[in-house]
Amino acid sequence: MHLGTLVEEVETFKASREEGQGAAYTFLSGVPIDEELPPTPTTPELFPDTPVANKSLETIVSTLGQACGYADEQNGQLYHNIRPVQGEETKAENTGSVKFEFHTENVHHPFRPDYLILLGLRVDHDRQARTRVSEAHRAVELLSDEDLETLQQSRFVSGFPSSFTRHDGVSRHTHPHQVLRRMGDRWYLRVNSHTTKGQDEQAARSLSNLVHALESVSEDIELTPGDVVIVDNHCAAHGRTEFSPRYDGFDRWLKRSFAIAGAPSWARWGDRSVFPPCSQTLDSL
Ligand SMILES: O=C(O)CCC(=O)C(=O)O
Ligand SMILES: [Fe+2]
Repeated sequence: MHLGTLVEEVETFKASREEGQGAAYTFLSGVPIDEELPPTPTTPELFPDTPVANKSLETIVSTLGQACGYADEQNGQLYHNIRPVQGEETKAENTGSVKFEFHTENVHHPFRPDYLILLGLRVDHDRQARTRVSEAHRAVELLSDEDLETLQQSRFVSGFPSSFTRHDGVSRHTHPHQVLRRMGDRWYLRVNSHTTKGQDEQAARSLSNLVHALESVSEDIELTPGDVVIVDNHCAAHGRTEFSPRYDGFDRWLKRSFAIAGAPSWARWGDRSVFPPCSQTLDSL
């Protein structure tokens, strides 16, 4: 696919999201990536050069808005390597390989990315791994009125993802928040199945019903080299099935970035934004 065609496809998706119409994610294939791929990085310090893939991601991100990163996560890097890390198998993070439950990216953060972009570079050895995407507007159809009402009340607290607390290991939580919010025709979702908890019995029950609903409307996608999924991070949750890494340089490898349609100017640096560490500033943002 030419970068010009890529821009057109992404513009179409963005326009439909801004109108609140259509699917909350899109799948593209044939996106340019490097012909000669370096080995899948086996340690977090390794950051192999993939100029063609980076250019494709940059094109997608700049069409959607601008790149955003987080000082707490991967040092504010804007392009992330998503690959299994030895010793982190059971982490509910992108370095793990056990099932990664449905989540909003950066559920705890006031400036969650508007879009999450995943670009496939290499599949897992056994081709078991699937990226999972569940749209809020489909999940809510499966819920009772009582659940919908409960989920729209601030009766839920989310733990910060462990990728944000690596520096000091201290667990942190949000203030109570809604898990669903209806605005016009749109359903907004803010949930992390690993860390969001209902604060009372009914809230816990409604949350569990939502997680089951997300499970039953999930689309499971294999990201082969040059495949891309773009997820509207407010209107769909995503996750990943389990798989078996070998740490031999040929494991599953995705490139990831986040796009924000428009960042506040205090966080903006040209065409990119890196939000400051949460531990210092979250309550004052
Ligand atoms: O590995 C995947 O397919 C998705 C992992 C994930 O949730 C992420 O990178 O944000
Ligand atoms: Fe994620």
